[in-house]
Parts: sequence; C-alpha cells; structure tokens
Amino acid sequence: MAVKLHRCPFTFLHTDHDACWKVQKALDEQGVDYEIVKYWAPFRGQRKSLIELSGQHLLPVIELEDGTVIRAESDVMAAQVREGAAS
Ligand SMILES: N[C@@H](CCC(=O)N[C@@H](CS)C(=O)NCC(=O)O)C(=O)O
Repeated sequence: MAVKLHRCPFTFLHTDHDACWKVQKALDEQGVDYEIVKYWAPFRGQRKSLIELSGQHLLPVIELEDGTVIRAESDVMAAQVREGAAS
C-alpha cells in the first residue's frame, strides 16, 4: 500500500491558503510516492470514511503505508513531511 493523501477535490488555488495544496506540495518536494484520495462530499457529516479513518472531518489527512494517520494543522503537517515523516 502506498502513502495516501486524503484531500479536497480541487487544489486550483495552489497557494498557501489551500491547506490540502500546502501538504501536497511538501510531499512533491520530498519526492514521496503517494496516491490521492479525493473527498467530494461537501458537508462534514458526509465524510464518514474520513471520520472513521482519522477521528475528525477536516482535510488533508496523510495515511502512511503502515496505516499511521497524520492529521494536524496543514502547516504542521507540511513541516512533518519535510522532516521525513512520510518518506
Ligand atoms: N486550518 C486547517 C484548515 C483545514 C481545512 O479547512 N481543510 C479544508 C480542505 S482544504 C476542509 O476540510 N474543509 C471542509 C470543512 O471545513 O468541513 C488546516 O490548515 O489544516
């Protein structure tokens, strides 16, 4: 199983105002091989599988190959990725 980035469906902003993009950019910079899992459900209550996985409803979430789930403020997640947390 590859690393999975659970994220919102669109990252067209490509700015640091987009929490999902910030983390995806850090994964790209680190050369991490990952799969994207998009959540189309617009409402928090509809993200049942995300809540089951991570215990909360916000994106992004990183799921490591060993099943470890990483969810924190996106700035913190990006820093963790740059420190090698997903490598
Ligand atoms: N401050 C949080 C914001 C996270 C956030 O709002 N993520 C968006 C996707 S980019 C989301 O899940 N929005 C849906 C919602 O608020 O229910 C962070 O930086 O991680």
